[in-house]
Amino acid sequence: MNVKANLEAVAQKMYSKAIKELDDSQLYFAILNMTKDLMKDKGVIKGSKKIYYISAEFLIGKLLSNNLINLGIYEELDAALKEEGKELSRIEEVEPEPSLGNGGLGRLAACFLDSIASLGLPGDGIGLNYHFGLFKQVFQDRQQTAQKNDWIEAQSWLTKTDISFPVYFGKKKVVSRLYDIDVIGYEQGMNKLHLFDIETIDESIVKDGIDFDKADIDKNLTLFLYPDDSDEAGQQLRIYQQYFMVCNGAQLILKEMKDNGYDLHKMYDHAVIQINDTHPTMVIPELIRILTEDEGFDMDEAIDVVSRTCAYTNHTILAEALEKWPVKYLQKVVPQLMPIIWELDKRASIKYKDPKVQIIDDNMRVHMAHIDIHYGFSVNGVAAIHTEILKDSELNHFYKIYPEKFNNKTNGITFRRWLLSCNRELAACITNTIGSGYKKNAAELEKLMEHLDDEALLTAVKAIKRTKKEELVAYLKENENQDINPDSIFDIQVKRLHEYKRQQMNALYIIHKYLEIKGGKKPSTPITFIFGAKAAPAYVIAQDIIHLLLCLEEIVNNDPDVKDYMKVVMVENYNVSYAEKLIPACDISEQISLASKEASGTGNMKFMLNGAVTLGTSDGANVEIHELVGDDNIYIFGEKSEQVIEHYAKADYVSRNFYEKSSVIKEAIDFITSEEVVKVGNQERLNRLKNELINKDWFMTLLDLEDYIATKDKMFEDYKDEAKWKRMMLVNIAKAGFFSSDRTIEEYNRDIWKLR
Ligand code: 26V
Repeated sequence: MNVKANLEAVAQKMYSKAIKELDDSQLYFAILNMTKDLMKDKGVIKGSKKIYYISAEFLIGKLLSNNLINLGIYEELDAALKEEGKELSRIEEVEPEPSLGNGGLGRLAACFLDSIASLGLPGDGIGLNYHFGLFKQVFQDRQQTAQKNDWIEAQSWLTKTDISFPVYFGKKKVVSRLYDIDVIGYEQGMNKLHLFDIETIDESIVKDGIDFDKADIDKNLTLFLYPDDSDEAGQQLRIYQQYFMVCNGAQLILKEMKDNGYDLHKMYDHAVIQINDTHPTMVIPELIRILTEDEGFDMDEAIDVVSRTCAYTNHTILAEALEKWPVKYLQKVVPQLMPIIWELDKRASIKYKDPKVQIIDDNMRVHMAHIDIHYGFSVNGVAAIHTEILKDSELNHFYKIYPEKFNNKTNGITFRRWLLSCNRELAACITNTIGSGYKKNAAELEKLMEHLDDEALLTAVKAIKRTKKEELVAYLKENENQDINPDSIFDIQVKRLHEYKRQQMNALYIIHKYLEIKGGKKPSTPITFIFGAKAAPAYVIAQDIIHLLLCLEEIVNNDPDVKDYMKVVMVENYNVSYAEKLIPACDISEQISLASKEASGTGNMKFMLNGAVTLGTSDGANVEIHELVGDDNIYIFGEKSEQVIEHYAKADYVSRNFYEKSSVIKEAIDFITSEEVVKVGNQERLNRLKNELINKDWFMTLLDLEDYIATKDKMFEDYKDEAKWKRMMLVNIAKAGFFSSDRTIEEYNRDIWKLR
């Protein structure tokens, strides 16, 4: 049956109406049901060994468009709906976005699921079915407030299964329920994302904003993603969540082993568990506990089998993000795991005396990453420079013990979502030029390098950028009530708000530019500075930075001397769906973290693939982008990671010296608490931020500020050279092939998983 006839039949069955008579919402649910059935027909991907990607976050985003593309029916459905006067892109807007992740780590997990299935590898995700996901950001008085963010509807991509497990927190028993989301590969079969929920969940306990009773585990366990962990109850809830996830995951994996008739003593021949950061680390002691208590293993063998099954990915070197749970908390929440953890600690400390590699430290804290490294067979970083830093400094004491475990897997992104779906025009243009082979083999994008002198192509790529900018302008008008000039340069920084990512440096540039224009120095091409960022509710300085950006938006956009030359837009509730609209419209991609601090970044790859030019530091995957596109097609500035690491080691960075030495820096910083800003802002926040920058500046904003200003000015200047800019755009697209998550997953499989 063709797609149109199929949808007509579903529409009749659900609503007793024809497609023509349905509204967008009804059509969405009809297409959802049809698509779920078509995916089922593709069948599950099979094999004798399977990868289980276990992660506290899967930032999957909306699924409709992607599933249609992967099924190969997007175009046909789009055309069929047009015949009935319906618009698929509008229908897609009806779908709520599941925000089951904070940022890069969760989005990476979602890209990986797409690539695992698209490569035809058997592999499932294991995670939690958060009812509200990450909070919804709402601005009030130019400050961030948080509201709950629901996404689960009576009909959704979730399918309730009949799988349910008991989970014990000491003597307290709860019962889980598994929900599945099917993951369809590109022209391939299907894997699953397994999301565990608790049967007794109660959404009604959420009060104002995102407040709820953190102690009521039966009702709250899977309500929120990473609830605020700034207090004791919050941290313990996180441990409850993590154990709930791994206990269910372990039971599911062992059940699948048994259902397939596999020998648990050879589990590693049939399963690999990839531990996504330390959040799922307790899966190691939990599996050892089950194998020894229920399956008759002795301790030596249980440890051996589990160690040969589990592999660990590190996603950050930030000390405050490396989990170290107090023994006291673990003892309270999961007393049954503590004897195992003590045993693992004892064995490690007998073998290795170095205090830096102990699992339980002198302050009675359990270093979760240390469990993974001692008792997993692989440790990987997520970009070349990040893995080198792990080996040379952060985890050097482990690297000396286990050099063979360490390997790099540079991150990637799925081109199905970040090109084929979000920029159909560009995908069509590329297909016209080099054929469609790149859709399965991204390296073929390199063929575009043979077309660098093709004027028609260069003009077409620039015209597509212009179309995407116009679409974004219309969307920003509707959603943010901002009037943006599509002929301006779109300079975009979208990512979580964190001091190390240095949105504050971008803000200081904006102040600098504003003062220049006020002084009569007007840019020849107008510039639009766009931000999107959520800050953790308890992260005060990050909230202050958001406040500053919103104040600048107010001042700049309403100043008659300035508003025709520059605008500032901080979009509300930046999420995956917003990214899909912003990234195709971007000219300048801001990747300005302090060198050594951004493990990889993946937004940088999405922007490049869509023809934006990177303004970045030598950090994370920027380094590899730089190597690929060469000096002429990227703008790199700032201190290198070696120097930054040395500044930390010597503790010799003094931000006040930079403030006092440079009039440009001083002017920009003083403006934060100037009359103009204080008039529209909150004095306490502004004072605190200014003081922080002058007296602390832990992430060395002022160290790189002057170089940043000079490099960015050069970039705006170069934008006027249209021939040069168009060529840079095309080189960036051509060289983006390396960053396909298909390549990343092939490497994981080749070096770690060895599925076939
Ligand atoms: C977590 C936390 C938790 C509380 C305190 C502050 C803080 C700061 C950072 C984090 C990040 C945790 C791990 C993470 O999300 N890493 C990101 O992983 C991406 C995928 O590998 C990578 O592209 C990003 O560079 C990396 O930051």
